Amino acid sequence: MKTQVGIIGGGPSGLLLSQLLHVQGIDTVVLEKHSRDYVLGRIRAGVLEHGFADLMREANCGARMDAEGEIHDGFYIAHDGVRDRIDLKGLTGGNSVIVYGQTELTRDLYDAREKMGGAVIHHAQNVQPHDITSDKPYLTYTKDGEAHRIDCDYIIGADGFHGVSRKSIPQDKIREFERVYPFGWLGVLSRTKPVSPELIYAKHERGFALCSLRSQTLSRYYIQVPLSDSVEDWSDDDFWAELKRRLPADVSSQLETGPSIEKSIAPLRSFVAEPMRYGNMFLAGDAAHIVPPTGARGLNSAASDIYYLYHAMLDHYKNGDDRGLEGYSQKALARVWKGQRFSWGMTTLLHRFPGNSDFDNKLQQTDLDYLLSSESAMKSLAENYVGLPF
Ligand code: RFL
Ligand code: PHB
Repeated sequence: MKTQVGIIGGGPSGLLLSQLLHVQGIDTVVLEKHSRDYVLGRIRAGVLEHGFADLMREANCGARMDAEGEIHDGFYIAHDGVRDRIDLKGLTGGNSVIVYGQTELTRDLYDAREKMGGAVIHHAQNVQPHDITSDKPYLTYTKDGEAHRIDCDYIIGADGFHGVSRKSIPQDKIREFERVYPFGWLGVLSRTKPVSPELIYAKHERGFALCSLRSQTLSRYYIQVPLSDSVEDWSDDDFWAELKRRLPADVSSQLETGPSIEKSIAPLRSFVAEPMRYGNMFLAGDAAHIVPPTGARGLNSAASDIYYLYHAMLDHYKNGDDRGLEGYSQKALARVWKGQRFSWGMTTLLHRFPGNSDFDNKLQQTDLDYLLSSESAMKSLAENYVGLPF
């Protein structure tokens, strides 16, 4: 088989790029290791920047997001038994975010790919990029015991943090920067009315908590837990009781509880691999960088990679101009690091760090006091949360 752009990974990054390029008449093949249902079963992001939403619209995939997604003009920070609102719209001169689940967005992308007859190959095993530094790179994989080969102009590594593409780059050609946090997030999805119409990020001495949602009948809650905990350690009742302890009384008294329909623990990590290009293979999304979810940046950072790659590919195929491809890594990384800085900052501000001294805790408290008392500081927070320009 032959294609122009061979994409490893059928998560949001790979599917979005494939869809955008196909709309412009550029041929792609997506190789995904798992089934569609498996990919859709992963409950992840919930908050989208407008830049991301614009890309979905450009890919002809924005209709359901625009109809069912919720525009959020602000969120709350809860601390010391009270709540302070971050007025995103007021602080950014009119910007906001969209609450629309990654599951729904990925479903829309799969449906659009199917409608256009796009090639998305599921259950692709042992995917391997070859001759990456030549001008004739190719991919091999097996499916149902049969070996396949795809010749391409370019390879896109959009196969997430554990994928094969980053690992195919020789170690002396890539540098990795990493911070692992000493805790994770236990997340619960429940068919209950959300406790608040806007998200609540809660700092508490027992640990961080987050009240989020997918719709007015579907809630998503998280609590910070030690890395040694496993999902089996947490019954639904234990989860709700602990969440209530970490929220202000006027919030916890309103919390509607119910059976969990999904429960999982995600470790928190900051990670960047540089550069994001090796030969004719380009990394995008979680394959190249991971953030702790506190600032809701992960999927949004993936979207900016896709934006830069999409435009670079258009310039290459339509105008014979390779400057976008040459500059991709540098341009993408500049924005990626700003997302890293923000996510690290939000995580540091709101979590309980086991090794912290009393002095560290006082400074953390003072950081929050300062933030909530300074319009300039809140403006900076809001500007980053709604997403820096691409
Ligand atoms: P994905 O989603 O991991 O998709 C990669 C795909 O590649 C496949 N794959 C392979 N395919 C073929 N061959 C191989 N060898 C392969 N290896 C892997 C995988 O099966 C998978 O389908 O990466 P992508 O597309 O770059 O998307 C990134 C996002 O998923 C991620 O950044 C966000 O979910 C992060 N995130 C959030 N981001 C936000 O912007 N806003 C949020 O509110 C937000 N909340 C979150 C989050 C992530 C979380 N977790 C669980 C880490 C909340 C949580 C709890
Ligand atoms: C979510 O709804 O899953 C979510 C929202 C905001 C975050 C992280 C996760 O910062």
